[in-house]
Amino acid sequence: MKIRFNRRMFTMMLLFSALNVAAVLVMRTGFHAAAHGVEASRSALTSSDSEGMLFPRESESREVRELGGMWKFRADMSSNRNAGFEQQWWTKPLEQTGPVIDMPVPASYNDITQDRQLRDFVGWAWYQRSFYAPTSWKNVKQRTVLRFESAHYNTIAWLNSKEIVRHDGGHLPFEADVSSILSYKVPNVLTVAVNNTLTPHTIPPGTIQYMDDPDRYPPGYFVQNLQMDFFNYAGIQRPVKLYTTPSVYLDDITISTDVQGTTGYVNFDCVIKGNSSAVPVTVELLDKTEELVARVKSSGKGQVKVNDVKLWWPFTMSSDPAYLYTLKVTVMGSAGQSDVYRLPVGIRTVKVTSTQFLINSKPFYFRGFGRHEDSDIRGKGLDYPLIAKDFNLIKWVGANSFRTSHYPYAEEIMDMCDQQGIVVIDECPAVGLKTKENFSNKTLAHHKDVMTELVRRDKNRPSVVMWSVANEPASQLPEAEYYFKTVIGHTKDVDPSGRPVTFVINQSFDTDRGGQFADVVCLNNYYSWYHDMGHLEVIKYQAKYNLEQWYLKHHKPIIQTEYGADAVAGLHMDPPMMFSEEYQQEVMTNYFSVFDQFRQQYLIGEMIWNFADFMTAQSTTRVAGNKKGIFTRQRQPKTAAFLLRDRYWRLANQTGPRNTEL
Ligand code: BDP
Repeated sequence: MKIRFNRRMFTMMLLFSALNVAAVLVMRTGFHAAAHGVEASRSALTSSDSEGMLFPRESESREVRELGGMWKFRADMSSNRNAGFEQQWWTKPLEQTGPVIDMPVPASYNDITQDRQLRDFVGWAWYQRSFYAPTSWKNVKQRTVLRFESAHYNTIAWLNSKEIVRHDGGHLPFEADVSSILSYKVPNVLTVAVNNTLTPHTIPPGTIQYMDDPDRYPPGYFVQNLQMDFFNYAGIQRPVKLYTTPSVYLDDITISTDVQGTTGYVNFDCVIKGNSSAVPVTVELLDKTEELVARVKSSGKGQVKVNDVKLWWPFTMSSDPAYLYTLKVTVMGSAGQSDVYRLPVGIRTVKVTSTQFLINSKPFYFRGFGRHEDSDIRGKGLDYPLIAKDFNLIKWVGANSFRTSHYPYAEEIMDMCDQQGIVVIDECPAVGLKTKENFSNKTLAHHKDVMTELVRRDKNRPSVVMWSVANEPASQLPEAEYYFKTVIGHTKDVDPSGRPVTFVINQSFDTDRGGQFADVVCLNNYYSWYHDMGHLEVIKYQAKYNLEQWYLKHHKPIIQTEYGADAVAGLHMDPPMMFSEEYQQEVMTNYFSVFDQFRQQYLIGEMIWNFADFMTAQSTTRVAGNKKGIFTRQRQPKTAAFLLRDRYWRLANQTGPRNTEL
């Protein structure tokens, strides 16, 4: 996607960087973060880096309770977007502050009403609900944690009028120990403020542009400019959960796996909290039928050996793909109270050579998609029927992989990948780093934090085989060289299992400065779409030349991470014209012929853009959103879906046993 910056926008971006706007929409009234103390206690309250943030899973020692449903909601439409802080909305029932509406959680708030202002709202949106805590939780030997699976973009939460957590960035979880704040026998009131403003230093970045001309715009008029091609859906988009653990508990576990012959190894490293002295830990590995495979007692670090190991294989590479063991960790607390956590574990290896991507020492060819978390009404809100449908469609097409373009997906989706053998390139939200300012030290520091959070969340997942630190940055800029060296190096440092790291490039092979640091070269291009429009005949030449040049430059395997064309479902034109279903198919067929030339060489995968149509900001190039899906936004197949299905299953049958009757 091309974004053009004019001088005024640039001035605004500078203004924004001068003020500390990470958490707040800055207005010309002089209002900024410090004005209501948002910045004041940041380090004390930000969800701690040292916490493990294990996905809440029920066990005999842990309860999980979701706070989903209808919450009270109010967008702060005041001109400086600051009324909520000035009037301290977290100290009273939200309905006493002004008009409220019912808002489902989880969901994006944008498409829930008929209100255009709310759909396009920029600033603080306020949520509130109450809940009772069971008195059984009032126990000194246990803790209760409140967890947000994600809220977009900046969040501050108060429980019973006391600030408990704040977090920068959407798409990743954050949490707070609320044991000492919970009330019993009376309702607990949870208030959450979420701000979707994107600035040059947020990830993804954006800018706020003021329209000064009083003859053409109302006073104080501003717009949020995006540097990405998807709608900036906002709100509490993933579940909010309360969960309990004993006071001595497993805070984190890091595993890595290895295979030698028919023996598998699971290395584990546990972090135990709540006790000053060492606590015994029992680690048991159970197979799919709950049979004990191995038991190890340790102080938290060790290895489990698995004879006749059943490997975790991607979908279609084995007749029993996605084999998961369970690593049952029991932490012996005081007074006989133990904490039990069960981690699904897939044993597999990943290796990259100069021409191949090996999973369990076998060449893996990515047959996949770029995707979005996106659907009608709920926007980016987590939705189980949609997740189930999408995985059925992914397998129906015969795909074996996707990239979490352009941000981390919900853990419920990642669980499905682990369970179904769908391989993931796990991407962080750094989409659209386009300007020098986007490569500043401030952004770099935040970007490193985001990668730390992403790796911490997904490090144990067998489906995740590679990290992507960015999508289509301006990697031709001199600043990009140090920037990508640093972010990629940092990602390798924080992932002890040594997964490959990449970023997705749309710059030319002769100008890009970042590809040298990537383990795999990931390329996006849109031949006969954004240029040479309508000229399908050039694809074969341009795609071939591009692949050859990139390989010559780096001698690394290449994935075509994006290619495609918009098609309005039901629009037919023969001979094909842009936006017709026939044109989309022709683009694909032409790319396929090039992929087939390089598949046996160094091309290790193809991922069409996109799995399904998705919403974007409004523009003359978008017909109510991006239409490059092979499925519509409602998940109905375009003709292209059948074409892709035919190809992906043909490729699947060349590389491994077909394991599903379809
Ligand atoms: C690429 C971007 C993707 C866009 C796509 C497009 O990575 O986010 O949606 O182009 O323009 O540049 O369709």
